[in-house]
Amino acid sequence: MIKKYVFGTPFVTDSVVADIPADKSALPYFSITSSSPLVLELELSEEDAIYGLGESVRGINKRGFIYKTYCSDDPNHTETTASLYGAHNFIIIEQGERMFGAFFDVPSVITYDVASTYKDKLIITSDNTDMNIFIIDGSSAYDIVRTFRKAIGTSYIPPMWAFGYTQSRWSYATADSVRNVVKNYRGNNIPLDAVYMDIDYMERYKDFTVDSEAFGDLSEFAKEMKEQGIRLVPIIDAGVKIEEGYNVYEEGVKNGYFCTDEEGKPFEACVWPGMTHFPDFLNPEARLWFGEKYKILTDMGIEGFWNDMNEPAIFHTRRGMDKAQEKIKEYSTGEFTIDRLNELKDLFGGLQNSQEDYNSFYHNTPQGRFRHNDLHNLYGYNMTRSAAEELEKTDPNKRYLLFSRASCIGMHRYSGIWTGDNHAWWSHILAELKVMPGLNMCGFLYSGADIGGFNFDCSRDLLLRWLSLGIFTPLMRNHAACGTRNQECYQYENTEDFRHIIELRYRLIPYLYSEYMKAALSGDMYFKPLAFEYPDDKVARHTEDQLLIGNEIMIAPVYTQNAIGRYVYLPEDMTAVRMSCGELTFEDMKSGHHFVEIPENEIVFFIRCGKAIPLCKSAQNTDSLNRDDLELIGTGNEYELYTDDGISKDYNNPSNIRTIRK
Ligand code: MIG
Repeated sequence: MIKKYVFGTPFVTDSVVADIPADKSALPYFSITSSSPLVLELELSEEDAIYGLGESVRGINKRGFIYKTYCSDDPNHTETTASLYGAHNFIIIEQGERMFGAFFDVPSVITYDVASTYKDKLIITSDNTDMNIFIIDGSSAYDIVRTFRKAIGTSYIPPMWAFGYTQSRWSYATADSVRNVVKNYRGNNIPLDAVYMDIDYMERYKDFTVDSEAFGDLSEFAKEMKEQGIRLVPIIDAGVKIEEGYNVYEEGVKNGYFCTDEEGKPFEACVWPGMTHFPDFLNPEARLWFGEKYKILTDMGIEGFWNDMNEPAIFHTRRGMDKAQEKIKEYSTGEFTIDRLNELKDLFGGLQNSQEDYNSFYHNTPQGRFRHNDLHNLYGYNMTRSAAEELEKTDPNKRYLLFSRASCIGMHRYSGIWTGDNHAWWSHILAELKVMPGLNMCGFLYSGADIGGFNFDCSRDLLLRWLSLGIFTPLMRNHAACGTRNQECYQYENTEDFRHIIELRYRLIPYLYSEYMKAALSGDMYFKPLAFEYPDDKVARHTEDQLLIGNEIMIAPVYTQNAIGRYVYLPEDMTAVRMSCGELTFEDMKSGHHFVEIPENEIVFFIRCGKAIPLCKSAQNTDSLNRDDLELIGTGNEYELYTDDGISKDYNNPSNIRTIRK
């Protein structure tokens, strides 16, 4: 049961697709303690839990911090980072015996004080008082999620090749450097499905151009790669370079497709290409126009994209820079004290993604002209929607890989997300594990973190351990920042250790893909917290470093350095599956606490009692997997397999589901 309560005149975000009439009765559960700003409060007791909030830091149970939902380009993902790239305003509240969900449909920032200031209170604050609030009742967390997901529409479904292992780096700047990556993966027999092209493939960072000196004819190169079973996935940035003669810039200016400043002139901000304009993705015509540009690349044989810098990220604007330079001039005489140094540091640091800038440009929408900050969280969502709507037109029956950095609920129908610029830190393996269920609650199923960590150098043991979580995430991508050490698997000794782990991923694809498709088509979760599956088991409820993947398996990856294994809690009897040197062995284990030894080149995961999962043989890429040659493992006798051609959109064909038996 889902009900909608309307406050003021909300902006139509298209986050919810179901037609839900406004309920005229008072908002249930919450007390409204202020109407401007809008402040909602809820009493909690110690055992009550709050779940959700999608891409955010800290635990699966969100208690104990003040979160903000404001799409932010912040590469410091620490315990005290209030907002990350996505703004996902859905929570599930477990309050004593009752459980309900709440979705705050508003495109600007909201603050959630989740039992942080007061241990017994959830306080939600929004300066924007025009908002739809949806309240969802249900018998369980899963039930609430299903009802919510039905209202927001089916999650994005990628092509099956997007479940393969993929390699990225900022940047493989020439065709030869990509060839070299492929040669090394193939040469070491490590499966690989795609290589990403980061910003340097473009001509001076101009969207929809290709540096032909470095890549030659991209159509030819894409074809060459495809022959080796590799797809190329280029990045697209939000900002359009200001450059005379550049068609995207010229068309955008001519047609008024860019965001405007106070005076109505195209707004200027500096990002990778230098000074840019931001396409006004909230203007449907501009969205259509920008989307059509993706065809330039699909016509060259490109089948996937990643959209970046679409919070939108801003390095600086002329306004900010002028102000900072004034200060430097002022301080060029007199004593240069530490206070002055700190002031300048803050001033220059604050040029990036500044609130003053976000408040100084405008969108021209069918609902009127709006200040950017009032619609901020819709920007990346609508950039990605523009791409997805075009791809749908380009080939209506073909799936494309598409994922974005910034997001908002609603975008989950169009693409996946990756979790942005993490670090080569052990704690970021655990952070990834904990963020995934919340993303699923909010509709984002196709996701994954940069394996090995984006910032800083990745050590061999970190990469191995990170892969042992990564083999279960739908998006499995190794990515690293410029300036960091080379992080491809073959850069480390004993490459066979990496090969064995990635081969296990490919063996699991029939299972992972089935579970993904079932979750997408029925509004279920792919990553499930133990608390949702075993709500009456107190220990399970509080175990946040293990997850269920689909309906059959549980994972408990190692996320600390120099560990020989870890403690694992089994809420029920399970079969431990151990991959060692490419061989699988099985051990039936009783429910309860165990210390499980897991050397860094081995993988252990668990199959639940009475259940079975299919495995195929590994192959060099997903297209060459033999998905008919399946072996069932586990104590169960059958498994419901979802299988299709992995590329067309005939998802609901009943012949896609079949029961396979031992
Ligand atoms: O300011 O394109 O999160 O994955 O490699 C950095 C370069 C811009 C940020 C993305 C990252 C990508 C990088 N981009």
